[in-house]
Amino acid sequence: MSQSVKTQTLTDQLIEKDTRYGALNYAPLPVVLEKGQGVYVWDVEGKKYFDMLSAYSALNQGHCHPRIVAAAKRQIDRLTLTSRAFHNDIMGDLLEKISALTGFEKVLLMNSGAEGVETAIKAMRRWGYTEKGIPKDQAEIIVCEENFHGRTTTIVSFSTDPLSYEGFGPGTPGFRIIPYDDPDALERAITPQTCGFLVEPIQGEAGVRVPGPEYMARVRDICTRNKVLLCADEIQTGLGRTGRMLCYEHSGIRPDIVILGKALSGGLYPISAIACDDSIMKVFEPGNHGSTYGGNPLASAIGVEALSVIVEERLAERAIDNGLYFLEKLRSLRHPAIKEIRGKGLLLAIEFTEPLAKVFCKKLKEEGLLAKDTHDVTVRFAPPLIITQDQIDEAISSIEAAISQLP
Ligand code: IF1
Repeated sequence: MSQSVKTQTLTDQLIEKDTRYGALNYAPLPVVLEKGQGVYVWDVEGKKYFDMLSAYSALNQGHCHPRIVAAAKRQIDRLTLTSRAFHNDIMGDLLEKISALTGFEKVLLMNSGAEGVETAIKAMRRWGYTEKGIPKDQAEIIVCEENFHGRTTTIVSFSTDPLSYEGFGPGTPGFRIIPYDDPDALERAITPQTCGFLVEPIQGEAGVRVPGPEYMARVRDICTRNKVLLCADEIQTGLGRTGRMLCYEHSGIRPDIVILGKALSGGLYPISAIACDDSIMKVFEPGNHGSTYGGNPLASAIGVEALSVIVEERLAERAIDNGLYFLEKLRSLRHPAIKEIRGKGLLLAIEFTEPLAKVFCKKLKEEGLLAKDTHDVTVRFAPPLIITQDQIDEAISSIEAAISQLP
């Protein structure tokens, strides 16, 4: 036994421990990370990589952003958790900041993205009963095919990906699924019981699916005419990623509810939120919703600084310029199996004509760049928004090298 341990690398040993004691609900690339700074991460063997996933856009500000880390350290020595049974002296700052940034009157803080989505679902349903007069327990929410909104039992009950829902039933009733990027389907699916439409402005997990330029404006109009709440899940697309603070700003619309998560913490801590006007938020009354950790002082301090960094370092603007630069460079790559290169801001993807995504990610890893495949044919490139053009050039060299090794 000791002999086999001796021949193992540190990486192998650590992966073996994860595999032995952990649930096997992921199949990660065989790399074990121990340090991160800005756009880079280092593995336990000392190898440096570009992070082109940014923890699915939770790291828009980059790894271990010094300002956000300092804010967390300051707060951790003062006060970390009060519960919402009492006020704390900093939650209000985060509420005020999110309200100013989104233009909505009210904010409700939770932790994970899925909890944010659940909160929005509860808000839409209760609004449907109290404001629209939908009969008890009849409220319907419309969602899109190939959506990704999280992993709770309710959320996976309206997933169209068998991997997400299979074996986890019975599902929660009250959801209707329509094709994405199809406003007419929305119009047809609405009934007098419809309280809301939950949609991603760009579908991330579906492989960075960017809808037509009129889509969000059309759905806004349809929802308004039918007294249906439009709820934008900006957990992945929000906070600068696509070149605007919120992705829906590209369409010049305002939804009724926006859900934020991921980069709201700059990758330090799970923080999520919904924002909407008081005409909707008033459905929450003392005792009917909550969370032990939601709005805690540590999260609030981190969230305030994470948002300040996005604004003051102009990360949304940088995502436009650097996104276009990156997109152009990606489009200059040549390989017969490249089908399409698409995206918005710094949420980019290469789609292949064949299932090459996994092997491509393995080659990228060897070339010092970490990226993630979706659906066998697509690889996402979503670096921290602080990436520079020199770093993009450097990344493109690795991507070029990996592409040239594809069959
Ligand atoms: C996993 C995908 C990304 C999200 C949107 C809500 C949530 C997410 C639009 C839930 C979370 C994650 C979670 C992660 C994989 C990942 C993902 F590939 F599955 F689709 F980002 F692209 N709405 N996205 O993207 O937020 O509860 O996780 O904080 O393996 O579940 P959460």
